[in-house]
Amino acid sequence: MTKHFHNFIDNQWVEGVRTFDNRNPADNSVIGQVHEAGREQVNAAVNAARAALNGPWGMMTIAQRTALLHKVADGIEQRAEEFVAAEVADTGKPHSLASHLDIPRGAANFKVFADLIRNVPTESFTMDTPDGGKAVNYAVRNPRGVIGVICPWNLPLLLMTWKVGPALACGNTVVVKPSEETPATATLLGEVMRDAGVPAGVYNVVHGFGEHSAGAFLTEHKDVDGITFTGETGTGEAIMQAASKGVRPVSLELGGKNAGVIFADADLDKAVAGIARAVFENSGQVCLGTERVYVQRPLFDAFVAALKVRAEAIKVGPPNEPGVTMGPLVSVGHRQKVLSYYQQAARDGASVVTGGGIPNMPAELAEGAWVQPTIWTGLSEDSAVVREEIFGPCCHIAPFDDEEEVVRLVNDTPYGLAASVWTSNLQVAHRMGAALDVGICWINSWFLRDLRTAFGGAKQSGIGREGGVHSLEFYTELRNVCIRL
Ligand code: NAD
Ligand code: 6OD
Repeated sequence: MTKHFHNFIDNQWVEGVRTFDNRNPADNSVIGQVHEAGREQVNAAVNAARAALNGPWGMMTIAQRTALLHKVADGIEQRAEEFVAAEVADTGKPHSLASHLDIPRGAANFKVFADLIRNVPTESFTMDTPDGGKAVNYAVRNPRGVIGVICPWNLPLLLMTWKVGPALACGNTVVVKPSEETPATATLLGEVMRDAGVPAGVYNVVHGFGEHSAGAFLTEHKDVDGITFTGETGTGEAIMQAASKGVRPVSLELGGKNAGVIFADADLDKAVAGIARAVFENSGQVCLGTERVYVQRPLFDAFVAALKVRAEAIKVGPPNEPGVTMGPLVSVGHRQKVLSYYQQAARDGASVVTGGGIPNMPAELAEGAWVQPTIWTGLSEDSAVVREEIFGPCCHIAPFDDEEEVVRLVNDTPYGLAASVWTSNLQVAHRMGAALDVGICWINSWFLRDLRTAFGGAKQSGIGREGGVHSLEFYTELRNVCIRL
């Protein structure tokens, strides 16, 4: 039976103006039909979200609201296997990855922000007035209102709840537009929300594409009070433009061309293991992933050889096969983009250390979005392969001689999301932390997450920070009340 992914509006399943195919990237088979929302459905979702602000949701105490969010987290955990199966079918990622990363983080994102909002203080200042009296100022945090949430496909539930968790904890209502590639877990979350008792209209999902579709209809909607977006930098520009109508705030988590830096004093085994994760995890489809690796010259040959061994040990295969550590890319369309960079690397004269093409897969998987884990050396820094975000399981490795040089190389990009630095010298570590123009700098680690910390990108990698109290900057409107005593 064909699976249908409906829009979820005001706690009801709603058909779209048409349907489009949802495909399994492992074999490109059609696994469901997605109901594309037109303007009418998007309007209905925004209206429901607006009405819910003034209904039971808006009347709840913080204790009631946060208890409900804990129930949502429990609901995800109770149905974890269904969420894992849905994420795996949409993305092709290994079952082990979805069950250890995506789905547990989906639940944690609700708990962390529910607990945070119960405990966060607001400021208060007492001041002297010109007439010798006193006044007291205190801040009040109000929900911003209806939040439009636009999501990518690489970590669908994790990245969506990273926004929906704090948005709801702060008392907002949301209309979510998941990626057209990965509609399943956002839809399933509708069931969990409803079963947990979240009032109608608080969590809405509209499916579809970007331009001339649900994404644009949502971001252009004048009754959406703020837009939070994760995705490509170019899409972020379009969304910012849409948000300028009505002067609505945006929170943007965008692309990157992240560097890994390995100093000669680093622990080689740990650095290789860490960079292998940073390059190949989730088939390289992690915004924080490393696509440029700089290795200090004395360690260069040993590092390249060791990373090659790691890459060649990756077991590429279907998500549910035991031992598989890398699945396909998210779609055949995305594979075309990644392979175009593999071809560009060849044209630009790269030495292919390993990979560079399509793996041999059994006949039943031959139509899937497979690519080989790939490592290059020998490219110049102005090659598109070294400058542009590929979002695939690949990296270029170049040697460097000293700290000053590597800081210049790392920072020579319009992006500024993350870096992963490997050294045993604490002074070097602190200097790199200060010198690299990125939002997140990991030292001797990668993607080690404390959800209380600021997360976001510098330069064209984004605007704003999410995580911990930083999320409140976007999801609440701070008001100052000044009382003459
Ligand atoms: P994308 O920008 O193509 O699409 C993201 C979402 O935006 C999708 O839901 C899409 O339908 C929607 N969209 C597209 N055009 C739109 C428009 N004009 N108006 C409204 N919505 C529109 O990104 P993607 O391919 O899904 O994801 C990969 C990209 O996301 C990479 O660049 C990656 O670096 C980035 N990313 C960044 C972070 C971060 O935290 N900085 C996290 C994950 C992914
Ligand atoms: O861990 C997170 O909170 C987060 N936003 C991760 C983003 C990964 C990008 O692909």
